[in-house]
Amino acid sequence: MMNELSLIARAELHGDAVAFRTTTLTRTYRELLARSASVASVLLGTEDDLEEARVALLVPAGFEYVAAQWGIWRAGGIKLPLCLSATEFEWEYALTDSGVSAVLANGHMAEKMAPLCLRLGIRLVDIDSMESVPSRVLPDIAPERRAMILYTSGTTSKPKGVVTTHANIQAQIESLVEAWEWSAADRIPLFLPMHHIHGIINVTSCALWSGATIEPFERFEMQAILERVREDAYTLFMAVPTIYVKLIQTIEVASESDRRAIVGGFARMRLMVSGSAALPASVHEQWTALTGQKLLERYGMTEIGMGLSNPYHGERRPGAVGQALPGVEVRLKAENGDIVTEEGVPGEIQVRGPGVFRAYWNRPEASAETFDGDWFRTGDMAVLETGYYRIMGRLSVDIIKSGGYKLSALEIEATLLEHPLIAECAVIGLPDDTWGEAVTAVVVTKNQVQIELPGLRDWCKGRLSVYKVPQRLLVVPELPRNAMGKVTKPAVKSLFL
Ligand code: MLC
Ligand code: AMP
Repeated sequence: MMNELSLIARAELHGDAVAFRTTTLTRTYRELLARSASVASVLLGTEDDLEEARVALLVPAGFEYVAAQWGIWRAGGIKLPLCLSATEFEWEYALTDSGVSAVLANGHMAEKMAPLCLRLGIRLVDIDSMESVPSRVLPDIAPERRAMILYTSGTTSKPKGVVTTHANIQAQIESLVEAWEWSAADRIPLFLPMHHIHGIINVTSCALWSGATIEPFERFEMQAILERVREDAYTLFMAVPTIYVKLIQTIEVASESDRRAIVGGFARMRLMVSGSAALPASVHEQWTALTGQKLLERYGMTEIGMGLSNPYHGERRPGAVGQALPGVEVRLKAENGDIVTEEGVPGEIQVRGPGVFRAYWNRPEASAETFDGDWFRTGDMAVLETGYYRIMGRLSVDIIKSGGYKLSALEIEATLLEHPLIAECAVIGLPDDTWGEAVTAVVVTKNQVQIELPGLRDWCKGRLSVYKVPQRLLVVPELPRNAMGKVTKPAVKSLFL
């Protein structure tokens, strides 16, 4: 077939290899193809091609998730994965902003989504009750067609949809498969959320491209995963820094024999990767001291896929993110607008290449602003030191990274301002040993009433995903402002010094 997606064509070659393994069953690539063809047929109904209709996905990580994802793609749709733990407000925003026409869900997620779909008049397909459908001709999908929308927070109060094409996704996968030498012999646990690229591209898509085997978990189920680590179930492991911190805490209090077994399992893996947030050099060094493994830290972003990586062969430097990955061009642009040509001079990381997204969904202005010619402006600052990039921080104080999730301080502020007792607020990220940054709210209350953190957290939980809910609260008589009367976040941060 002319325009069959490469991931699908490769899956045909992987045939009877095991794509997914759980404690109770295994699923082959052939089964994945058959199931995704059924999903595509059900979505298409009497149509020939979904013509880039948006289809949302609310399915836990695993076989059914990928079958649904591939089904959407094979039918010509754009896939929008939703956060399983998001609130109804957050789902509604994503569904309406992107103009979703159908939602694929299963289990209790289908039940949870039903009232919202009914209210918005969106078709809900419960894939648990979906029969297998006789095969039919599926449309040709050109690589330039749009494939996925991922909502990412940034310097706006509402998340923006990052749109990537099939060609972008393929470029992102091929770069990592080459750099980290993925093969069909690889086995990897999948415990990251499936609405972000770390789980979708780095783990799942690279594994399936390579004919490897994935062991899915609904979330980071530490004990179950460690059990399998001891059994040498995995060759590869990919996680955010918070997970390595939590693993160190657990291993340190384990009995001597448990500790030896777990550490042995990690030590024997061929590669362990950290990314999505800064890995403190101290955590990198602690992990090496415990397991003998040198973590490979890499840097990426929803808009670009992965950009920089320490080498698979060669020095993996604590505190650094290495060099540009295959197919990725990286430059630093200094504050004065000059392109940095020397080591030791900081600049904004800008990225170009076939993996870089085209535009935010329906936001031409934001899309135009984010490019400098054909270079994507990441908003992250870095410096080159003896051949390796080191991330120095972000240009915007309004972006928080907590547990590997990118959060918009402005989105959290907008929500807090709906609280009946809050008059003004400023949200910042404060350094935190486990989470990287802790969401911290500094508020001025109406009539100086006192509010407490537990009550505020409960109020927020119906409105914001759990990781956006403030972890710390400070009630102040007024917010620090500059001469122009504008709240200054550095001054807000200094309240905690
Ligand atoms: C959860 N909790 C938090 C929190 N998140 N507390 C502080 N800060 C946070 N960010 C609290 C909950 O309220 C709960 O409290 C308790 O921790 C347990 O919650 P949980 O959700 O069960 O936590 P856990 O499963 O341990 O989750 C931790 C985690 C998860 C690290 C596994 O956050 C995670 O999967 N992060 C990965 C995100 C990711 O994939 N990012 C990639 C984006 S793509 P209580 O009181 O109820 O017990 C990207 C590009 C790139 O960045 O480069 O990859
Ligand atoms: P997201 O928008 O969720 O894809 O998050 C991308 C952001 O995560 C980047 O812009 C960086 O700020 C941050 N990030 C990813 N990897 C690293 C890393 N290794 N070190 C520091 N920051 C990172």
